[in-house]
Amino acid sequence: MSVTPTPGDKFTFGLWTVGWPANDPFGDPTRPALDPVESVHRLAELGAYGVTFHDDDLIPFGSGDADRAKHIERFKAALDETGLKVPMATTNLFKHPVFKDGALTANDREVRRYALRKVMRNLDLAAELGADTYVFWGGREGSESDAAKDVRAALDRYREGLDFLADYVVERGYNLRFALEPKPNEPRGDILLPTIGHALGFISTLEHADMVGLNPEVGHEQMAGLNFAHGIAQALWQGKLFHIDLNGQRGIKYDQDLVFGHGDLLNAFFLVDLLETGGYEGPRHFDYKPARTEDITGVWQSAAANMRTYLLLKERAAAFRADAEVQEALQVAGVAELSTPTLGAGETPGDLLADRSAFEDYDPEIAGARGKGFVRLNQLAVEHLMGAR
Ligand code: GLT
Ligand code: MN
Ligand code: MN
Repeated sequence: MSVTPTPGDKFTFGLWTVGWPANDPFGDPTRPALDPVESVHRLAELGAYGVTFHDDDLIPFGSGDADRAKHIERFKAALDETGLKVPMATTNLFKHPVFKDGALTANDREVRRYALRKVMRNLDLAAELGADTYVFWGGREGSESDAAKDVRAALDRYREGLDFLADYVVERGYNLRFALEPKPNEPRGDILLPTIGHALGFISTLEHADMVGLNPEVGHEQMAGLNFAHGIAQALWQGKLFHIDLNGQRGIKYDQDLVFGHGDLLNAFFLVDLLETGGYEGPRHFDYKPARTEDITGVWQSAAANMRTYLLLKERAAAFRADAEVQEALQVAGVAELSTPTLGAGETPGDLLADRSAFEDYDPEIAGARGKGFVRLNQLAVEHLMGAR
């Protein structure tokens, strides 16, 4: 197995990731802005498959039509030269002050109508560039004050907006699906659809629920103290893992957007194991921020680090699965038995009541005293991760 990235690995990066000039709420940028055309060339050289973008990453906010066309033209030329794809695009509905109280769920109706138009314009461009996924990260959809936001009305407006935009995609015949990206907080004090679970519940109420899934981000679930690999497993189980944002996060704190694996490495190991064996075929998209301490050399080193870490984890996870001792430990732990249905085919409540072995003759004390061997299994995973086996 090679740990040198190639387009076949389907690694993608947001223009806003490597292009982040490293300004934060406390300090000025530490790096110059990057030309998207340069990012395309550098990412292609590093072995990436594609790039993703917000409308404003490519076309500065407020550009006139002629400038807009020029920016798109240059970008397209770079894509043609490098062969890089654009599998996903999204809208910046959070940077301009107009969106300070949200976009699709702003209290101000005019802001909501403006947001819809901004999304529609970029949906046209996304379709033109061949994207098949359109992300909605509602960073400003939320509040700092419970008095200031009627959450039920906000969810009505969120649904109205997404239903309308899905209708637009269908009417235009675009090959696009929507992927909602949950986040618990930051920049709003509390963001609507804060976790994978909230978003899945919301999606089931949409008119075009079939064309709406998720774009979960490692750090966002971990900011809420949740197990990311579990969340991804449920998203896969519900057929809703449309896209994924890979990065690193160390516990419940501000959104760190570290390099993939530079946070909870063991959870990243199980995540890669799941993605590689669980039927996910979409891009492996890195949504990280090159640390503010890095210069431009560090930016490209960190971009390469995301891909290399993913491939190393993929290699370790495959070795873990192939190890005979792991297979035996999995057997002892009864992991495969969970795939056996609890009831026999066609078994009725009456049948179960008649089965004395299930209750009257069953000894819960014996079962309760039996060790499971889960810790041994976990240690084997840790040792594979460390390269000790
Ligand atoms: C923003 C956010 C990310 C989202 C991006 C998509 S923008 O950088 O922090 O998590 O994925 O809008
Ligand atoms: Mn993030
Ligand atoms: Mn993200």
